[in-house]
Amino acid sequence: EKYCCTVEEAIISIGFRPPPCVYSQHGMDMGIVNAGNLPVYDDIQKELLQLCEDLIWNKDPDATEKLLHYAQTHAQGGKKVVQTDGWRNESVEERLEYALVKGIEKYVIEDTEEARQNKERYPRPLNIIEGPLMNGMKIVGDLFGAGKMFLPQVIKSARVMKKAVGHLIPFMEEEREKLRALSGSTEEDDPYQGTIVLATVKGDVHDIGKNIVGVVLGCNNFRVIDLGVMTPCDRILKAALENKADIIGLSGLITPSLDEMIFVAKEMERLEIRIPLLIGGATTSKTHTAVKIAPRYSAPVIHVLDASKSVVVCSQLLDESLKDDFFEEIREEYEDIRQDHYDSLKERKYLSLEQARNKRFYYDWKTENKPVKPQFLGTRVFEDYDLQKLVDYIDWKPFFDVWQLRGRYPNRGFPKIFNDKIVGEEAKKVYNEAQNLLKSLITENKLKAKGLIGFWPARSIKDDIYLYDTEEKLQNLESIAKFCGLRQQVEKDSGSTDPYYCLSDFISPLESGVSDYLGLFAVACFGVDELCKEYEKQSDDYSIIMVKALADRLAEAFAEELHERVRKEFWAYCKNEQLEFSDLRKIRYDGIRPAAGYPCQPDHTEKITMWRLANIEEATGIQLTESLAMFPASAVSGLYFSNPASRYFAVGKILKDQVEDYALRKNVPVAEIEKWLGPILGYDSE
Ligand code: B12
Repeated sequence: EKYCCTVEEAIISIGFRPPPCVYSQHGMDMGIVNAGNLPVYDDIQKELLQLCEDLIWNKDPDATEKLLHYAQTHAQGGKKVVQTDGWRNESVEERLEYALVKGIEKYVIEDTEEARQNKERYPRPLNIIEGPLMNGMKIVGDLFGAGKMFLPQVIKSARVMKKAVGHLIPFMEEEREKLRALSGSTEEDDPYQGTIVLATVKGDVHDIGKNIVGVVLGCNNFRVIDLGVMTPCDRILKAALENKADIIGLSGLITPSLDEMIFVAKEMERLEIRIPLLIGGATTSKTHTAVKIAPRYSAPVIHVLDASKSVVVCSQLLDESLKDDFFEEIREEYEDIRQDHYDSLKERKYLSLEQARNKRFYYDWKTENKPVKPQFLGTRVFEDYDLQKLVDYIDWKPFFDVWQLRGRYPNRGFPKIFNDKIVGEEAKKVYNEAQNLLKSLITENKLKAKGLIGFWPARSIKDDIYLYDTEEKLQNLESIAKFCGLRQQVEKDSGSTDPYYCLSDFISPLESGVSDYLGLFAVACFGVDELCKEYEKQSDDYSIIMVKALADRLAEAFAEELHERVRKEFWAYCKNEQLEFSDLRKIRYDGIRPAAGYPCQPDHTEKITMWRLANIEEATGIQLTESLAMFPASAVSGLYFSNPASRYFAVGKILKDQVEDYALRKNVPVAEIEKWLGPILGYDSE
């Protein structure tokens, strides 16, 4: 009988949103629900709840009539629903909880103050944090963990929490001073589940992911000490010791950060710091953590895939009854991963570098169309690029990835995500907010886009591309720069006729006598850090993440738009190209713009050559950090190839013969190349 759908239920299913909640609360085995619209049970308007329950439990013979009457008198008829502040009549505890769950900032200071005034119930400001505020955040944490709240909502809730705590801090300090004067005691109150020190490692500038993790952990009652970006190891360890941290969490976006993470692990071992180390960020992986980091440190080292997993991991690590078993399980799992990794290294077959070169990609330079000469040689700087021009070029899909909003097939992409039953509504909301912010950022000139492009005569010699100032200098072989390429070496399937690619294959070989050219670009969005400092003062993580996510989108849109202009106008090798925005995303144009760090050239040090050649730092202000991340963070750079046959590929793993050859060509020690190319080495370099 708990598996039926009567006429009445069918009616309420159509007419009202709350009933599915009522079904589930009363233990029905099955119900048809719109998961994207599940309200919190306690939020259902009391009268409606009563009517629904009477109907479902057949408590009142007039239940159907009453509910129909309710429907008629409460019909919204598609008109705008007037938001009422009815919740304001509840107790202060309920109001605080409501504000936290709904992310409403408007009254939070006055409600927190009202609670603080109630000395009988809350003798100390800390009691308000431990009581209603943490209760509210616990609900938020639980709903997020259960997939019933989305990341943007959680971050808005955290903003409310921070505002409330921010109001209480001066009173807590005052109290602490008084206590100190009275007893000399400096004992700190600690209402938290645990303390975690978070940092983006030295040389890396990205922090959206880390910030999200910080907020989510904060919502789950962890004290988060966020050291920001480009944090050297000694600062991380010092902060961990000073704050008696229970866990350290490291974040990194680009591969050189992986090495820095290994260094931190080694230092923790050397200094006998025995707290767990968490590893996260786009460039990290479970395999790298298991193979390269975990063996360096005898306490737990755990790779965490995303923010929601971080809560589960941290809670288990701090639970006295679980932590040993949890660590043991991780230890066993990582041992298996290491084993698999070393087995796969042995099993994988490679071509020698010479064999791979013999199977390179050949372009018929004699019969195919000759490469087009760019409209100018040398560089051109774009000082203050019109941001409005970039808006249409924004790819919104990664924006929703940041907010962890993923539509399900067939609603994965943008704008189809808005149709998704589960995330559609929230996606629309966050998108609308992004549009408003974007508009104001552009009209108020808060962000600035700067960039540079450049073109030079170029020829390939084996796996390298040489650049020349002029064609005359080329005749004398007086090159001004050399870009070194890496070639695929992993053996392809036996039946495959695919070549073993290297980027240099797409540029005419010196001996061909065919004139060819190479371009480069570097673009960035400036002003983000200044804006975020303002938001930080207001403890507004939501706006911080939003601005950074938008600036990243603009930087990428800038690269896209400029590439189109390069093809049509500056290099003009595709003057008549007519493509839709969706075609741009599918790379339906001729030529490529690979970036140093991407799979077809995983070596970040190639950026040093780019920066020197085009004087990028002086011309644009885009700097390189010691790990060769670009600063500001919202930046993209790369090379331009015009060859219609050029394509993206992944170099994959390479062998020592190539590393030695590459080191010679770059004139740096093999060990240094092995350091930069660590993640793609097909052998154990230690
Ligand atoms: C969007 C993006 C960009 C954006 C913005 C990046 C940003 N602000 O984070 C832009 C366009 C600016 C960009 C630029 C570049 N990028 Co990029 N980018 C990406 C992309 C597609 C998504 C990254 C992202 O933002 N994800 C969303 C955020 C929220 O996730 P997240 O950072 O991973 O964080 C989550 C988890 O990792 C975890 N987490 C993160 N930190 C921590 C910490 C702890 C303690 C824990 C527990 C968990 C945790 O929780 C977070 C939330 O769930 C990735 C590919 C990919 N799919 O990952 C490449 C990628 C990261 N980029 C890459 C590269 C190379 C670059 C460039 C160097 C390219 C270039 N030469 O121009 C530049 C570098 C920019 C710079 N300033 O130096 C490489 C990095 C690997 C490498 N080879 O170095 C990647 C992996 C692409 C690839 N396959 O090669 N990039």
